[in-house]
Amino acid sequence: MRAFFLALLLPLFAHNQRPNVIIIYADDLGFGDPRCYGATKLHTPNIDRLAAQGLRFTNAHTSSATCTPSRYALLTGQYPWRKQGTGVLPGDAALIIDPSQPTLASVFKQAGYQTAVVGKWHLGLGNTLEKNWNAAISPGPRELGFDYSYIFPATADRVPTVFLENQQVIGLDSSDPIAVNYKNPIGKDPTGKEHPELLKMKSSPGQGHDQTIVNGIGRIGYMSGGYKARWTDEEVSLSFLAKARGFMEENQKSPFFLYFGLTEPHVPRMPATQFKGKSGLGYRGDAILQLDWTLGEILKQLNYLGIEKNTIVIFSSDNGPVLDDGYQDGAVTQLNGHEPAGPFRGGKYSLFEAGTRVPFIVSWPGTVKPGVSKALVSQVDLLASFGSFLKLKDAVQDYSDSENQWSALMGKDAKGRGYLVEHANGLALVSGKWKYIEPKVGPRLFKEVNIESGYDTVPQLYDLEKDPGERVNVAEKNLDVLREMEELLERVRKAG
Ligand code: NG6
Ligand code: CA
Repeated sequence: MRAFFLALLLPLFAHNQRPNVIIIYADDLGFGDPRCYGATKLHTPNIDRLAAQGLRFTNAHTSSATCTPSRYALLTGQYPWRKQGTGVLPGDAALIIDPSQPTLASVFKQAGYQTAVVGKWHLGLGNTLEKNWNAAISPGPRELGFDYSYIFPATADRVPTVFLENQQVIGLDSSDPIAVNYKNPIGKDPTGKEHPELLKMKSSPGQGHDQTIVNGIGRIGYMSGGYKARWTDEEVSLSFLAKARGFMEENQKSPFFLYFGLTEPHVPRMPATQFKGKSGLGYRGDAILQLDWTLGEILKQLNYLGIEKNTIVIFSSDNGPVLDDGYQDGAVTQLNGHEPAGPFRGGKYSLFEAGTRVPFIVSWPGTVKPGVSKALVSQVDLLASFGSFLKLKDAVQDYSDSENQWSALMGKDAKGRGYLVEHANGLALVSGKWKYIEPKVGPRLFKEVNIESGYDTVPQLYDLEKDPGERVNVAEKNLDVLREMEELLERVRKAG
């Protein structure tokens, strides 16, 4: 009798054992921004708590030094530079992921998970550039495997400044339709260019962000109508948090996968009132405090629902840090000695390490032993790693860029990848202690954002062990290594 009941219960038990997975993906958070990664001027107690209960990686990478390509790689397990059109997208772009290819979401869905994306999307929507924002738009998250979506289309500085729930703009009044145009001015709203006196936060000279003004902030792109649907910047993050918490609560009994794309500390930084002025480092610092608090609320929700032991939380960022990315918001003037890139050179947009080396924490209380890992891992590996963990090998077999790094993610392999490609228009290759940056013509300094590009017309080779700041090019002294690195990069490039 007893055995009979046990047999009945076992499958249930096995089912419940499959962990929930939450990926919390910050936008432009640098390696040196969290306190557990060395910051001294900012307090990030919740990121630090996650790191203390989990595994903190010091050599983890996003695929690229900007948003769209990194998100493409995270979801598809493929390097974005293999495919045209995966650069930073305008707000009206078409979906750039082919719904027939596997994604992280479709992998989890195939394994019986409930799946959701909440937050920043920036991978395009629909099949065409010009689309009707007043009706449901597809393909989008659903066609890629997300059962539920609550997103904004691109970035907070790009129109349309609206949320879409399950691929439909919310709060829309049918008598006031939305139109979006990235080429020509439309509608009656003032633009930042013609009416800078109406701005509550000035745009930086030479960096655009001077088209349609919404909420006193100049945006990239023109937008008309949809007044009731437009978001209030201070509320964006809180709305995302509410939706993320709601999804967790509704799906607490079934395994779920939540991809939570935070918008902090990307521009325009306009944190909720409770965080304004709190960091002393301007709105960028305040936005990071808001991000940290949001992460804390997600962790609290896990505890409240009693599912913290059965949930893997991965926290990371889509690219390196930037200070002035289009608005005069105090990020530069109130930096106060804070070092967003930590010990690394460059930042967002850069081929130097700070472009793609980002905070990366894996927490699974009771299963992943707390600690620090130096393993080389990439976000591109999550697809194959989870595919293998969920025993869905066939879903990912054709995607060689995505490596099964499950052991490294679980803290059982201290080495991780053999090599990894970094991408910021050009390509760089990391293998062991060596970093090779292929020659590239272009400015050495992106002046507007004050970030070194990493471009040089001669090949660069750095010994990251001795010289993590990439100061001394040792290519000429190590011609054999240089040749091996060039050849390996060529092989990876051709392998796609
Ligand atoms: C750049 C924008 C920058 C930011 C970035 C995208 C200008 C001059 N700069 O083109 O403000 O929006 O795109 O950032 O337009 S990302 O994190 O989404 O890649
Ligand atoms: Ca970004």
